[in-house]
Amino acid sequence: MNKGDLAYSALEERELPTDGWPEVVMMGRSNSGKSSLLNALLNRKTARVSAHPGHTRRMHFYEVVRWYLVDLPGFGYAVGDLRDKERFSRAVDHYLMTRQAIVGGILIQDIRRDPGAEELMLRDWAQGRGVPLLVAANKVDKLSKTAAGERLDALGAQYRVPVVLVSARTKSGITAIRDTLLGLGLHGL
Ligand SMILES: Nc1nc2c(ncn2[C@@H]2O[C@H](COP(=O)(O)OP(=O)(O)OP(=O)(O)O)[C@@H](O)[C@H]2O)c(=O)[nH]1
Ligand SMILES: [Mg+2]
Repeated sequence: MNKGDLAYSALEERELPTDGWPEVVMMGRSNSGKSSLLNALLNRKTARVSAHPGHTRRMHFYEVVRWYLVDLPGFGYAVGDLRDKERFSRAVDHYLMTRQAIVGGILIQDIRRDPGAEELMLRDWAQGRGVPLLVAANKVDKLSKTAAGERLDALGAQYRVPVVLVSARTKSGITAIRDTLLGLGLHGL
């Protein structure tokens, strides 16, 4: 296995890795740029970036160095069969509530939007479980510097957890995420 390889694609509990390696979850609304940011962090086009959001139905575990970055299905956009949608959101909820290997979370948020109920629930989930959470306000390339600064203040006030401005496209701000992960003892990005 090489760094950035897809190691597991899981939905049910029995499909999850059993090696006990730490897991950092990439969460957020469909189209916020989870997969793009994961690729930027790994410096490799490994996760699928969708022109049509809402198609990721499984949890994808990408190997780093004895730990995983986990690309979760996005919420708010799922297309297709309602029963499928219920099945994967139930599986993801179960994973988030019970998984002991989760050591950190990155909540990806389009910088131009305010957090919705789902984002705030994920923030509360992280605080409830004691999982360190970083909000990545993505697509900063879409805004002027002044506007980006204003959004940083607004999002910081709404989330009340650390927020960093990033662009998966230009890779600005990616170092701040790497540094945060290094601070958790997660090397290799
Ligand atoms: N301008 C700009 N576009 C971005 C950036 N990051 C992602 N995008 C675009 O946003 C769209 C969605 O990106 P994805 O990475 O597929 O988003 P996702 O959150 O993984 O979406 P789902 O898998 O559906 O949950 C794509 O068209 C990307 O090219 C960014 O930093 N800047
Ligand atoms: Mg994706």
